Amino acid sequence: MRVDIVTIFPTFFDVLDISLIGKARGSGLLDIRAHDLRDWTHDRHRTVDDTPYGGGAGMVMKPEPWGEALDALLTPEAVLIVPSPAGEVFTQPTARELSAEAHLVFACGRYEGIDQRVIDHYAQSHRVRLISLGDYVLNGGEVAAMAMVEAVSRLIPGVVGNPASLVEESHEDGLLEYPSYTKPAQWRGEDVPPVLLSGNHGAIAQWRRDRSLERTERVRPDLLPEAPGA
Ligand code: 6GU
Repeated sequence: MRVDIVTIFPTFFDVLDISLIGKARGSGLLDIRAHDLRDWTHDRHRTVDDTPYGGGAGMVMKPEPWGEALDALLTPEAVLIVPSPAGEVFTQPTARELSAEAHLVFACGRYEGIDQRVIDHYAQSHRVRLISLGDYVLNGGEVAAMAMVEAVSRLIPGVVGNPASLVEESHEDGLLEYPSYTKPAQWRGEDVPPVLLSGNHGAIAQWRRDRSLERTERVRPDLLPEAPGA
């Protein structure tokens, strides 16, 4: 998969050199590049923002640098992702959909966002998705893009070493994950639940399913099918 990220803080994405994502980049499974939006400005101050039409606080990102950057980077098959608190909420199904794509381009806005005409313009030629991480406010799209790149990359075959570890995680079956334990069997007076030492695989699977359901009911009842609005 090819991933291009346009941002005024390209060094933010240097951390993608490490861990599983770094390895996947080294092996050619992932081609991730961060680009400086200011490389597509032409004035001495490399200006990317201006005051909003209609007034109000904050600054809006100017359309011209975005137009030049996206013209240079978007391929016909690319999906343009605009991290935005005004977007659809990112979930595991979103990550799975995006993991099947050949090319993702992230447009990371700062300030009060990007001039709406940029989004409208590329929606005429490309698949464009405004995506939010959740109901809280970040300073810009960079942290959100990083989270999405990680969630998507790990679903690409070969990025995570053991594919079985992907299926037993929180959200993959729509529920929160059951609690996990390792050695020692007793620690600071606390025992590992005995069923996990029983060798009875049916009983272990049932126990895990019960803990997943119980945890989801307690912490995230909205995820259950009988939830209001679900
Ligand atoms: Cl994608 N961007 C910003 N600026 N804030 C957010 C967000 C995105 N998702 C949640 N909060």
